Amino acid sequence: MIDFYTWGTPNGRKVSVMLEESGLKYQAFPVNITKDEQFDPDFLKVNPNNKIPAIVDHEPPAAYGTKPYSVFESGAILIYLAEKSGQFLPKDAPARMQALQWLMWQMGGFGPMLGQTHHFVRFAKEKVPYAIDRFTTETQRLYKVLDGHLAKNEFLAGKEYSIADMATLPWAARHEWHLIDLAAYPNVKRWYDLLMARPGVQRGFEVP
Ligand SMILES: N[C@@H](CCC(=O)N[C@@H](CS)C(=O)NCC(=O)O)C(=O)O
Repeated sequence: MIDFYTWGTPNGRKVSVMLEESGLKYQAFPVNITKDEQFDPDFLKVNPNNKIPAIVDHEPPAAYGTKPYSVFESGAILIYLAEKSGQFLPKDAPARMQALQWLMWQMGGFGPMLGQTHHFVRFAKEKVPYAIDRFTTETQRLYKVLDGHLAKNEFLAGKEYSIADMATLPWAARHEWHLIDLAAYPNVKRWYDLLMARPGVQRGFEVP
């Protein structure tokens, strides 16, 4: 059994989608980040960086020892779960590396930058034109990169649906928040509609 600490945000949904798609046994524990529950000392033992998602695996693979094993950072959790389940990380070396490259692309850009856009467009009390322009422009650049890649590839890792898609999709699902019209990115739209129709994705989006 895996304890899954989460909240209904894109970074949480990456992992809930993977847990649903892979069929691994888990129990979700909501961490209400609007009430600062991520600073609870018990949660900090699992993730010292005070952010969701995080997991504790009570039956880790033998290489991790016999005690419950915890993992934080959504990208690392996805790799851990892919290796544990033997699913959604291609076995073929170039496709595996392609999946990891696009996972890192999401973790370093298509998430942090989109989050900044959400902050300056929706939440900041002071509207700062420089910041809004900087992050909406970067958001559009990232969508253009994604659209170009998906013009030549069915999924981010090529022919196989992988953890790179699961990491990127929940951020794309917030496209209205970062002022993106998917109609302007037809290859992203094709990929988005295909993935959002998957039952495992739909169940994952319902957690917690
Ligand atoms: N790089 C981290 C980012 C996680 C993250 O930003 N989580 C947000 C919610 S989406 C959070 O817990 N925020 C609470 C806080 O910053 O105190 C990951 O991918 O796991």
